[in-house]
Amino acid sequence: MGFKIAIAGATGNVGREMLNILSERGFPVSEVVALASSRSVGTEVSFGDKTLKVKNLETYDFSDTDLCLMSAGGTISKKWSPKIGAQGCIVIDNSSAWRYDADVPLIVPEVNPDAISGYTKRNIIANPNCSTAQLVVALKPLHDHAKIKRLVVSTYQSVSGAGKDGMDELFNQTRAVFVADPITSQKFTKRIAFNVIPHIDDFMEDGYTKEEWKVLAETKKMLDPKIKVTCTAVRVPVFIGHSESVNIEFENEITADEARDILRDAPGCQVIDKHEDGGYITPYECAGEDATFISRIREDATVENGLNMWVVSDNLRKGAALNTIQIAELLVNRRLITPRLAA
Ligand code: 11C
Repeated sequence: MGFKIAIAGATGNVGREMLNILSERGFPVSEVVALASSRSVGTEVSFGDKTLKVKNLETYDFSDTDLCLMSAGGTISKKWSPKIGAQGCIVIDNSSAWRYDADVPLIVPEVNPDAISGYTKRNIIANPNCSTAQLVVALKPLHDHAKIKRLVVSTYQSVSGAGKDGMDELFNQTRAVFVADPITSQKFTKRIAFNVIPHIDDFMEDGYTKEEWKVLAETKKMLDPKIKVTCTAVRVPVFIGHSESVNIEFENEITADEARDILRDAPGCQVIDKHEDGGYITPYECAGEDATFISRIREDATVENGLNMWVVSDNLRKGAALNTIQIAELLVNRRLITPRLAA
């Protein structure tokens, strides 16, 4: 017996990836329902070798649905997730709407799986921001070994983090450069083709952006509230794959060799770290992969117990859809959910 699953936001980048990953990993489903706003009703999306017709999220009855994987943005999630949860359907939400709510667990299964039991308060579980998900997968095993004191994170984030419109804008601007057409920017605040933009999400009062604040708040919530975190988030002209330069200061001694060995054995991590041309990962190579890749691990001699490393992952997979499905698998493996239709 499988689970009845709804994907809300099924026509977006992440919604489509959720459908792919559910099918690829053979998640036990009895039925999969694709949902979106009324504008997309009737659109067709693929689930394995099946084609699903998108239904209207606003009129869908969740009373016999077990799980709703929500990737429809924060405003829609704020409005609908509590209503869906109240119908007994567990929501795993990919937006920032619930991540910082004390009654909603924020989960990366490799990092804080035990926190999942807190979902019963609202029937909502939050999925972290893509840049935090890959970061904490790489940090958790090092924190367990040598206790992290402070982090300086600089991100190089692909345009797919800004959705299909972001990808279209990079494509269209790149083409326009080659054919000498005028360049227009709608999604990003400046031209993204052959450029980088040190601004993701809204500015906050202290001069940081919301994206930078999310890395800080989510790392503290999932890993350890005592860790000091500072971040600069930058958009780069890459379609898929977020990269991060991470400077770490530890409480206890740890060498680059030790860190490499620890990360080689850590769940969700893959170390590619040869000191030679091309002996490291780039975002182009991580697209379509599940792992968080770690390269360029080296000691930072400017502080006591410091390391630098380069962390890359597919932002649509580990940063969003894959982590969501792994949370669903965690619910099933811990027997926190049983199919309602079987009851
Ligand atoms: C980006 N990280 O690359 C963002 C996308 O809070 O879930 C995901 C935003 C979020 O633009």
